[in-house]
Parts: sequence; structure tokens; C-alpha cells
Amino acid sequence: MTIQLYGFWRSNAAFRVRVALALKKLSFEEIEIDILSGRQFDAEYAEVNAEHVVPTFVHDGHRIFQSLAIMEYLDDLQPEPRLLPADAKERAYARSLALVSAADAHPLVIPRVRKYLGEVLSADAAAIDAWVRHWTVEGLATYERLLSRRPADPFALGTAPTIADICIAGQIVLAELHGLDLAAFPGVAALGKRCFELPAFANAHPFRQPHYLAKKH
Ligand SMILES: N[C@@H](CCC(=O)N[C@@H](CS)C(=O)NCC(=O)O)C(=O)O
Repeated sequence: MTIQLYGFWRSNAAFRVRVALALKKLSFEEIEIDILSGRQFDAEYAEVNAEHVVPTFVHDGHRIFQSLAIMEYLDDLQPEPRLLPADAKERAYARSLALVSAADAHPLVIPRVRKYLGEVLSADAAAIDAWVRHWTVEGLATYERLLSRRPADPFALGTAPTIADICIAGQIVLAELHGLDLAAFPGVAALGKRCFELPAFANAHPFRQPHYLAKKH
């Protein structure tokens, strides 16, 4: 079996897939597409991903895009450890938690949105930064409310991490990338600490990726 992942060190959606692959102990080759330099629009990659985004997952030549679809496919490919609970109600809750970041919070802060704010709506760097911080905090606040109603024990759905924890950890990564403090979100911070103690999460972090480490900081 060969697995390739078109990703980018900073991509939150690629982070999710890296964690999922590591939890499944599936090895893969990551192909870097620099979305900050516009490489997602190159003809060669546009052929791979018609949406011009990362990640794209390639399994024995078969392409899948959208991180949640990829993670669900990984559960089909190799059921253990499960990333989605077997129980229907629990599975729906795991998807609901995952979508708070993947569908609602994260899409508001991706490069193409920041670019449009600046280039079309004439927002300056400070305004774009305020936008990003606002929507990132909204995502964290939603997770905090949800985790106060059903505390993580020790993970969001119970004993093992699922797509819910992966997406919550991703929202924490966004906070880190944008210099936000988690002090106001103790439930989220505690869950994040538990997640990032696991190598699968820690090694998937943007700051651990070869292309980030190769840069000068
Ligand atoms: N919902 C998609 C999100 C894909 C996405 O927005 N990817 C970002 C990086 S995290 C991207 O490639 N953005 C390119 C751009 O904004 O131009 C998923 O979960 O895979």
C-alpha cells in the first residue's frame, strides 16, 4: 500500500490528516504545496485537486480530498484504532464536534479568505489579524461551552482520541499560530495538553514539520 499526502506545514486540514495517519500507524510521503506562495493554483496541482486546497490524500493512486472524508476513509481502510465511534449517537457527536472547527471556524481564516479581505475589501494587516483572531476565539469558545457540558474523559468521546479531538487540537494549533492565549478556555487547554502528549499529535504539529524546521526563525 502506498500513501501520499499533498499538504503544507502550516495547513490545519493537513495537520488533521497527519494526526489520523499517525494514530493508525500508517506511513506516508508528504508532498509540500506552498499555499502561501500560491502553489495550489499551479496547473499540475490543480489537476490533483480541483478545489485548489490541501490536503489531498492518495492511496494506491486513488485521490481523496477534504480532511473529514479522508479521516473517515482511513477508518474504512484500517478500522483500528477507530477515529469515529461505533455507536451512532456517539459518532454523530464526534462529527458535530469535528465540524465546529473544520466547517465553521477554520474556513474563515484560510489564506484565500485573508487574501480577499486584503485585496478586494482593502482590509489592512491589523484588520485581517483582528478578523482571524476573532473567528479563532469564537471556535475555541464554542468548544469550551461544549466541553463544559460534557467534559472530556479523558478525550472528548471517552477513552481514545477521535476526529473530535483531532479537530479541537487543530483549533488550538490555530490559536498558537495567531498568538492567542488559551487561559480563558481551560477545558480546551486541558484536552489539548492530553492530545499533544501523544506522539501522533505532537509530531503532526506545524512547528515539527520539515519545511518549517528548514526555515530560519
Ligand atoms: N475543508 C477542507 C479545508 C481545505 C482548506 O481550506 N485548506 C487550506 C489549508 S488548511 C488551503 O489549502 N487553502 C488554500 C487557500 O486558501 O488558498 C478540509 O478539511 O480539507
